[in-house]
Amino acid sequence: MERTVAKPDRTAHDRRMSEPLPTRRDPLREAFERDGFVGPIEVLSAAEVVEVRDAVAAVIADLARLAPRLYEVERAHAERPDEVVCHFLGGWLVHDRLRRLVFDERVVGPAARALGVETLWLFHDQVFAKPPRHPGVVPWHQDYSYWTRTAPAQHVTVNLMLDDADERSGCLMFVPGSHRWPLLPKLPFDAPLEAVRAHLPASTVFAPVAVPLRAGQATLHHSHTLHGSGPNGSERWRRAAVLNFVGPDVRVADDSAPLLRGADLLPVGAAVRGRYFPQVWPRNEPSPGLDAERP
Ligand SMILES: O=C(O)CCC(=O)C(=O)O
Repeated sequence: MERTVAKPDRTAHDRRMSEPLPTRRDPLREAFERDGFVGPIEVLSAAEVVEVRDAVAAVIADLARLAPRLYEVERAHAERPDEVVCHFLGGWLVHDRLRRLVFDERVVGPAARALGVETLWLFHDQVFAKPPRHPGVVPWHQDYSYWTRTAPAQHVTVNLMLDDADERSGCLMFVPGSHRWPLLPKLPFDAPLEAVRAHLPASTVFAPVAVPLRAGQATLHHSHTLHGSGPNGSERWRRAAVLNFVGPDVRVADDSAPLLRGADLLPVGAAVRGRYFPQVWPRNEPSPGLDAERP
């Protein structure tokens, strides 16, 4: 008797093969894409917090002397330190502990995951420091409003708290979903907290959430996410080390001056890379210091 051989169901097989492979879900990336920010994530141990806090305190104590070697010290703070938050860029250039922080895989790993990229480069670092009982605020803003000399907006920010921060001490606040809003105007650093609200499109809903953190924890946010922080009404410091990274597609969009004061001038169209913009992911060793070469 002739045996019948079951024919494979080629149609179903072909259909299965043409479907995209199931991708592994990453809750961190999903939260980042949905809300425009994610956290808290655990980054530093208590002992490491003390090290980084000491490094920040040392730079602040010597800020006037170090200022020419940093990228920037907020001028309004230098002029009115009792009113305006202490804010500077480029601490990694002048302090080894801050340099090691920008390469720390507990910082850059989640940053790369949030952005959904395989490779990541340092853009710059920052410090925001509010002494006890200080009236200074960080007005609501979108980071990319300061970064339009680079494009596209494939940037991510890690805000690492160095002190316990709650609403009383001026923890960070975010507007969920605002990473899908258009770019809002860039306002001065010493503007009132709410200044940007006069510029919100009618369709937007301003419904912020505060994100209290313990020292050593961090949040990550998208470069269009509206965020800000209020005054420090507490008896303790409220300091944050902030790390800003760029993905592989980011290019220079304006070469009228270096992207950061004293950094190498990169031509329009160049990738944001080089000794001032080192690769940090996949994990990389801290690059040698550039401090000696700065004026
Ligand atoms: O720490 C703050 O209050 C502001 C920080 C900030 O603007 C940022 O992380 O991008």
